[in-house]
Amino acid sequence: MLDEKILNILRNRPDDYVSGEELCKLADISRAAIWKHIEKLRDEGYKIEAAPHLGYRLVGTPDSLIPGEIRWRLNTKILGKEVITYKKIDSTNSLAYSLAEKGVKEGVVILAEEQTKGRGRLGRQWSSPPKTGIYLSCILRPKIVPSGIPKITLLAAVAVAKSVRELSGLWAVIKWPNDILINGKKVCGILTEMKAEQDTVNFVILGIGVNVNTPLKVIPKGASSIKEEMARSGSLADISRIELTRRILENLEEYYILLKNRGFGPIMDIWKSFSAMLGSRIKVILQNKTFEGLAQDIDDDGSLIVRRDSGILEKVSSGDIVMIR
Ligand code: BT5
Repeated sequence: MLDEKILNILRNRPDDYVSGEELCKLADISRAAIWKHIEKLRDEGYKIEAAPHLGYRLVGTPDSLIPGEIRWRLNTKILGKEVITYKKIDSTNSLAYSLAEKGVKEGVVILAEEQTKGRGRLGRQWSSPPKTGIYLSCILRPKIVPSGIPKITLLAAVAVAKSVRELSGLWAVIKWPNDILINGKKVCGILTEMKAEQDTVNFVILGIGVNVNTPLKVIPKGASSIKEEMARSGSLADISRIELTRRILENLEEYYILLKNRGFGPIMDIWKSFSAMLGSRIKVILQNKTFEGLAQDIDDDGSLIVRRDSGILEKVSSGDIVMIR
């Protein structure tokens, strides 16, 4: 807490040195204690200049997933008010699930620098190499029926695609139901899990994995990262995972509140404008069958409506899609 207090004082004066004396007064601690905290912050990767007679100045922040860094200037009321981060964990979704079962409140966010058992849908794996991606899970307690869960996935897809566009300037699009693609390659996946009893949802765990500065060699073939796709368009900059996490949480919250207040209609309209596949020919792969058709629309509950060649409309509530060019 004291570290965060000192940081906030320095953050508020980005162009200025804050003298040791002033820092002591504002943080209400001794000179010796200030030095100890400054050293600790430096160990965490903060670059703090100490100039004789002038004081301290914050000149660089680390791109580590430090809770205080994410919460700093996070413009949300529910999501991320509490952020828990791990260097390494099996799966943020698994941990969030067990916390939610113990009654942890809505809006708590779990993040990890690396996952050893990152999960996709249907028992698939999610490659989660260290320090380059975002692996995030959010505990939500929406007042919806279990069949409304796909709406949460679509809402999250819109929030992530929008955030990626805002930060990278790249044309991120959504592939139903849970992929974000850039230049046709998957850079993000979403895993929505829930605990429900009959008609009530107890909680939802919204898991989001984004390849941010991830090199191609550590993710599956055909996938990509935001940084790799930016490099293809001539920009060699890294994307700040902290900033992207913040944007994702802010956009998620905006759409989550929109869903609560105005239902799914407005989100569906935005989803359609972000969709990579409506109107395209696709192959649908379900657990027991495969068929081709035209991706015609999204139903009110978030299902995909496919027009088969025979003219029959199929409603697909979960499955995999391959786009046919
Ligand atoms: C997903 O599943 O796309 C959902 C991924 C959700 C990951 C997040 S990370 C935080 C949270 N904690 C977790 O444990 N999970 C969530 P699905 O649609 O089933 O896609 C999985 C498939 O994507 C795999 O079978 C691979 O083909 C591919 N894949 C695996 N890792 C990838 C990566 N890093 N980038 C792109 N594609 C990947």
